[in-house]
Amino acid sequence: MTFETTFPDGFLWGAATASYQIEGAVAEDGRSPSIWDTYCAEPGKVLGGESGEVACDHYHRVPEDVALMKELGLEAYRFSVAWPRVIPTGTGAINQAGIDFYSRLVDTLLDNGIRPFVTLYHWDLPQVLGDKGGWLNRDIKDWFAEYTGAVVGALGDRVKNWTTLNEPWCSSLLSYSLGHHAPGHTDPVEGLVSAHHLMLAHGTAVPVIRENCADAEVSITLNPTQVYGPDNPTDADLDAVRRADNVLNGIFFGPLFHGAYPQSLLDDTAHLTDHAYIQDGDLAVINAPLDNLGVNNYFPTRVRHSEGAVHPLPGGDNVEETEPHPPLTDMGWEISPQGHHDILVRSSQESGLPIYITENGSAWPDVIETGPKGEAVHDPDRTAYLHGHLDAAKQAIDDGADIRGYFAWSLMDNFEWAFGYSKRFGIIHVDYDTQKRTIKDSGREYARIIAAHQA
Ligand code: IFM
Repeated sequence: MTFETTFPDGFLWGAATASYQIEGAVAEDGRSPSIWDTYCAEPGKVLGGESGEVACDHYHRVPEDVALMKELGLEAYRFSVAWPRVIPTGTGAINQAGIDFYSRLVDTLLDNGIRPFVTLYHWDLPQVLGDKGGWLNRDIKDWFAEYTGAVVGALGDRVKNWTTLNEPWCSSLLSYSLGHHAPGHTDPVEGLVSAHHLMLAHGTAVPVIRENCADAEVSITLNPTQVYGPDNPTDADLDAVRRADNVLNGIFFGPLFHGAYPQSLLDDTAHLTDHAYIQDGDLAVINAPLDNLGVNNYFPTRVRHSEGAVHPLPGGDNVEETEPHPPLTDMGWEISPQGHHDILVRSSQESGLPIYITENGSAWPDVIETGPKGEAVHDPDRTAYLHGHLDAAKQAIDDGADIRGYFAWSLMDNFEWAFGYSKRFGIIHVDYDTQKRTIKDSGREYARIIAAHQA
């Protein structure tokens, strides 16, 4: 498999993880439980009853893990901070031990020439705040701003790249309307309300980041998805595409970049809510200027019109999701470099901002093999996915999208939320019994591509 595509000078090559998915040490050094610790303990919520209790034990293995990043030639590492480590009571006293962990991580990265990209919230909300309603409670904008000040105040002298939220679609609609993530609610209106409060918290935190870090590059990471209808769509199919696009993409693109929700989203959900959660002045807060946009994308979405279909997402009346087109990854996700290209171009046009692809990758049922040169994971499917999506990203650049970098998801196999440890996304294999790390063939190929750009 040869890959010759070249990216512009300065294009940044990285890999990403998230706190709850890799750290483990959930009860160490003062960390309090998060909503994910609670959710994992509920029978039937996570495959095999697994949790992030130990995960990749990254909390105790920072030097080893950063050494692997260095071996791969990574130029940047995207990780998230666990709010329950930093402010275990949600608001109030800062836990110095929690700050110290991230401070050591940042120093180790910088010592190795790796640029830290820090995400403030990747879903591990302190349970104490979950008990107060979590993202349904409007006060969370102030709780999040306080937490942001604590983290950026401590690390902003060394970290310049700040992302407020990871994939607010998942921490709102997937969590409060579809019930697949913590806290597992299934209420269409709660999805809308939590999405609004997430964006309000984001907008409230942006100036806090700038106050605490003069040369900050401030961002939010969304997970937009290109929505396709059937071939030769009817007008009704096109309406289904519009509805799906509103609740998957427009619900964030609108407030963040255009200062307004799509009117048709408000109209399509008017029978569910009077939208009183959107208060005067909110949209101006949410529309705070950003320096770049993070895009996480893995697959497109396919829908069609189906008379009478009741979709659990708000505004999804008469919308039916259709089967993904093969080939599929181990997640059952459609492999579509075209979809990746199209949503990158769209995200660029909607935001008018430089873009980092802050996550992209694929899960496969990897097998570790022992050969003459030691252990290895031969994962040609992951490498092919990487090549196809990098080519698509380059095509998006050629088509006008200002894409500044790519972060492979994930640096290492980890806790894949409701799927537990059953899905492996890493370019590094993790043996969960021994915590041994092994760079997969795809990781070696990623390292080769990076080195070719550095030559
Ligand atoms: O593992 C997740 C990550 O936490 C957020 N983006 C998608 C990944 C794969 O599902």
